[in-house]
Amino acid sequence: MSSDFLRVSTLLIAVFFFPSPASRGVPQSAEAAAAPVITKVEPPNWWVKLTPDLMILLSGHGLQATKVGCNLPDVVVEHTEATHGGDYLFVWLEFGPHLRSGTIVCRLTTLKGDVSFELPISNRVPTAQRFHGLNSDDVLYLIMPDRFANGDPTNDEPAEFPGSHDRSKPRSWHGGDLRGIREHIDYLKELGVTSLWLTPVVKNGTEQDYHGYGAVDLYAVDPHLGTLDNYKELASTLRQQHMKLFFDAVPNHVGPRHPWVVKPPLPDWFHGTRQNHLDAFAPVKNSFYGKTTSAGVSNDLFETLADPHATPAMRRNITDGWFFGILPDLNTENPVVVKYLLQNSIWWIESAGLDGLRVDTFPYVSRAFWEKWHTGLRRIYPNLTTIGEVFHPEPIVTSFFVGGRKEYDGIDTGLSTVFDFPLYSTIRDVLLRGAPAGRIANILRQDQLYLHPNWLVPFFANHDLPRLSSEPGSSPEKLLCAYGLILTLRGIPQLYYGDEIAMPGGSDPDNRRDFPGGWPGDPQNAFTEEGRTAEQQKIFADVQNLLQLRRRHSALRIGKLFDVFSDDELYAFVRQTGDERLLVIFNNGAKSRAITIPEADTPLADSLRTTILYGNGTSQTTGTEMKITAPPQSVSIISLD
Ligand SMILES: [Ca+2]
Ligand SMILES: [Ca+2]
Repeated sequence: MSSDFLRVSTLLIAVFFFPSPASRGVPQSAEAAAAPVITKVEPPNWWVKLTPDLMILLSGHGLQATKVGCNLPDVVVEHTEATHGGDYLFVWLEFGPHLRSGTIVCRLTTLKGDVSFELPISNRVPTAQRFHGLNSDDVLYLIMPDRFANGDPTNDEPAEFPGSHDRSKPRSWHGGDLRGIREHIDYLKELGVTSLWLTPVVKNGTEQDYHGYGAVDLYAVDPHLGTLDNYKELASTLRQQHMKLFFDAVPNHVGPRHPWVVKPPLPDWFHGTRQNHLDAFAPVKNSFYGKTTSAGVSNDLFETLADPHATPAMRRNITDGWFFGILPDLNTENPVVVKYLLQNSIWWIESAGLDGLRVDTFPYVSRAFWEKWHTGLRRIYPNLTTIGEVFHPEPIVTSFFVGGRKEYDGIDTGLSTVFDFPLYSTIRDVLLRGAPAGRIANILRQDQLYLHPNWLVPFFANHDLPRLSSEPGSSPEKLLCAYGLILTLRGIPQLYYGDEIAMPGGSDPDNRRDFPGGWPGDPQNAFTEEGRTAEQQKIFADVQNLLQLRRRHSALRIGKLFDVFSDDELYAFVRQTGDERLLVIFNNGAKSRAITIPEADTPLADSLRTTILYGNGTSQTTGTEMKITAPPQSVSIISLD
């Protein structure tokens, strides 16, 4: 760190008792112009017995403290560091064993006067019903809060963001919010999902940051979406309904308008500066690995991160560059940044009792950071589930980022699992682009690369991909095939809001249209059966049916998966537990198929009776062979007894 920081001597163990905390953030010196001022305290509050220490980042000015002390004997100021000419002060606190709930009041003494700040400390809410993580019984449902339902029209255009709200513009804020989601939990339960992943709810900075990925304050809910209390209410209502909540964590970057960008808390707070930085586009071309550029693949070349023979130069842009060349890339190699980001994640998890985190742009952050971050999280939340976004079509690349074991670099990222991007791209290739159905078996055979393939998160859509319904060559039948596959193959599936009513939409932002009925006065209300068109209701009812079958039949959740048939058009597999065998048949062809599978040495053997649970396929055993028929473009589920 640079030498112009004022480093205050360590272990300033001063104990103060202040008569009133009312002067928080207000300079107490007569020399008001030069007196210290605190404008922000991060984190704004904490909990008893959660961590042994805490790093506070104060923002303001004139914060070159000569002394910092707090009013409780169990709070020790370990050391402090003023930066950026006194615009920031880091205060490292250590907590003693007898710390109780209450408000810590700390006073800064500077040459220009004194100022104090408060840090409320609460007891933790009992943890039994919190921080469970996902398991195979769960189905995750992705919502972009601005686009789902408007529960509070008064927050549509907060005073500090004039002109930000316009439903006619696809990149403006539309008014959806946290209360809107809470008011539609019944709909989600009726559909049959168990867990919600919301795109980031943190405060964003521009008129077009409705998506949440341009943070300007990592300790606040965006006012368009509501308040922190609204977020906690949503979490608590979900918990009462035995549902779970996932936070979208983005340790890689903040928004271009974050105050840090012009005034970083440390000179190396970011990788580079606004004026001088790398961009995140990989300098290596597909041809480096002998690949031709395939249509529809837009990811960066994460191969270099997983390649033991790659040079640092081949990786640097991905981990240290600014995403899209514009999103300020946090210096996740700096231990102070690591501490800030870890505490920030703990704060959200603890505030709302979260079950997990979806982790954005996972490969763009160094693996060493992930190891430290996960180690810190798991110390408190051993069962928390983290799901990484590794946008890549090859399991040899995606599996490299999953934790649970050290890779060739000696690092265990600690990540619970990843979204199954290889399966996503395969399902779309098969359904829409004429790829052989056998490609599905080809992806699944590579499950050997994962320690826990049953924790993978299969999906066919999210907020970054064109709606499947609007892709060339799509149809309602193909949409149902996609649902049929991801709800019966191994893993914990993730659905995208609105696909259950076949919502249309092309590329971003068209794939983020408002859910019909989420706004007062909408001409249609697809949250109710009466409000749905016949076509929407057909899809909804089938998805609901699939989700009910999944809940009722443990084989669909935890059964061992056996491939029993695969060719260009047809893929059939069995999910088997000690109690049941379910045969799933997927026909991608335009015509009905009839095939015969020898039963010997397969889980089809010795079944006396077959029962159709879903779809219109049939199967009949001769004693030695299973005769199967499958209608065109369909998924069928058949129980073998
Ligand atoms: Ca609203
Ligand atoms: Ca990065």
